[in-house]
Amino acid sequence: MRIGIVCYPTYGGSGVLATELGQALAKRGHSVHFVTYAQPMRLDRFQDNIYYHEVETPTYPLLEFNLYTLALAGKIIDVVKYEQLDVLHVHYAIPHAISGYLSKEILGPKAPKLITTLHGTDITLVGLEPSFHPLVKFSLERSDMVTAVSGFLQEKTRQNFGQDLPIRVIPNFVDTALYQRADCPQLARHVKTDGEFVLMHISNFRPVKRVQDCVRILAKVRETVKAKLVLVGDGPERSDVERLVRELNVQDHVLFLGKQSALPDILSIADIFLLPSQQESFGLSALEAMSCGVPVVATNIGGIPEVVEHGESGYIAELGDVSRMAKYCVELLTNTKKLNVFREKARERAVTKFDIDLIVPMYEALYDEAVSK
Ligand code: GMT
Repeated sequence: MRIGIVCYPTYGGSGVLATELGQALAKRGHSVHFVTYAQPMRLDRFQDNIYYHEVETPTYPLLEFNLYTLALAGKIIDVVKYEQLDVLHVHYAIPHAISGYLSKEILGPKAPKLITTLHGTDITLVGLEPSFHPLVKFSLERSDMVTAVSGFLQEKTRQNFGQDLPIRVIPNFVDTALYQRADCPQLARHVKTDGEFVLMHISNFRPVKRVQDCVRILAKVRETVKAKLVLVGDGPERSDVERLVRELNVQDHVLFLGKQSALPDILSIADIFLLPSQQESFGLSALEAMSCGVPVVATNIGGIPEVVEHGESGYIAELGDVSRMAKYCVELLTNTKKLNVFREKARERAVTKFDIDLIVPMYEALYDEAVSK
């Protein structure tokens, strides 16, 4: 099949998932065409069957605001004409589903089937902006198929955009062969300078991630066990987090690694993954951690309980309850037997429920169904 993929190319779950889906589809023999404004972050090496089409947004003194939505629609039309796409799969509704719809209308009968995958804040936050809401609703109604990454997001979309919308749930996935615990003695020596336990958090440091709670959890955990917090990623909250680290006097126990690409290695030195988010439609970073055998301590928010089973592969607490999250960490770190059982369960859940080879065929079946409609 000839598949177009539109996504954000940046450091974020929807772009990561879209890129890995494209790479997996290419391996399975499909031609995959990425259409976006920059090379997707994880599309970092040559792979057969993968093509990248960059969207350039024209500028002109009168055009004070960037017209990416229109430029993207124009580029999609171009790619469809020359590459004869069967399906166009857009990830994150804003503005991708709208550009997809526009291109579909202009292309007429030659248009590929439009599949929209909803990832989170396109529905729960940005899509609720009064000026965007009617556009998102319309583009969902006009997509040939709509998927959501969790049951939570399916329900939220129906509540906010129409109870009758036919939305399928196709959960996010992880390549469990790639994301597995590896021996990284050098990295471990560099990080665990005092043989301490490692709490880890990976995100784009946006306010919804509540990275500050990770620092507060570390400070509480350190009242009982020796632990270090490793923070991976970067974003708008970074300076504020650094300030809090100094305020709580834990600067010797927090390591900022910035944006990293070798995540399986880095996750391999973690004992617990922290995800204290305020919003999370799925929590792909938690799943990647689980695949590396790292139990997760997270909030009871959005789609997280569909990924992390409380008391099995991790623990779930109420939003902002840092004392409880710290207590859960201490419970695991002071009981090696329990920690090992949780590690095994975390890995097992990733392998049996969310492995790439279980989920990618669901998208293939969806494309087949859309094309034969
Ligand atoms: O919706 C967002 O905030 C952006 C998006 C991203 O690109 O990072 O994150 C969402 O999509 C991920 C992949 O499906 C999910 O794992 C994240 O839970 C989700 N983020 C939120 O819902 C806040």
